[in-house]
Amino acid sequence: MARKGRYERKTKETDISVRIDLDFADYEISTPIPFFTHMLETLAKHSGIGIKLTAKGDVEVDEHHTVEDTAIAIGRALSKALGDKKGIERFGHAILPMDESVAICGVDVSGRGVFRFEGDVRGEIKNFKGENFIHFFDTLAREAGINIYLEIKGFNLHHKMEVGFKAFAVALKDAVKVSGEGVRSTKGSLG
Ligand SMILES: [Mn+2]
Repeated sequence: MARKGRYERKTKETDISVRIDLDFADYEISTPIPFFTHMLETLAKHSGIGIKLTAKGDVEVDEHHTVEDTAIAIGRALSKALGDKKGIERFGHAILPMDESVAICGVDVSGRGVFRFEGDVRGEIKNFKGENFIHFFDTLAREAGINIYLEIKGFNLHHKMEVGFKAFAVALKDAVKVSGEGVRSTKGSLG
């Protein structure tokens, strides 16, 4: 069965459309926030997950709505693509360096969605704020039903955010991989 999911969300603040394909790595991403686009391309590239995304939003008010609604849309499309989660590896982790920065990430595709963050991403790159970096992962975790632990150390804010996305991507790649037949839980279900 195809592991695909799509989600469309249109409000007075944003207009988001996303298609996820867990088994066909191909991406095309458009958002009005260039650094956010760069981060989502990084996520697609290093997770091997196909992401087709078009996001429009009222960034003249604040980038917050667009980042939040994009995370909701990706999270819900990802959850649909994962389906009953039969046969997936479930857990994934990564420790990745990028120049002077390092990120540690662990994910559990449990059906729950807790995000725990350790690090300092205060500041902003162009109009992408560190607080929206945290808000993206928090929203994505909840909507996708994936527990995400992310720890980042470093100095350069661009490196810190980028290596955070890379570590999450590499951890997620392993976690969504099909490696067996049953559901990997003593409960017999993930969700
Ligand atoms: Mn970069």
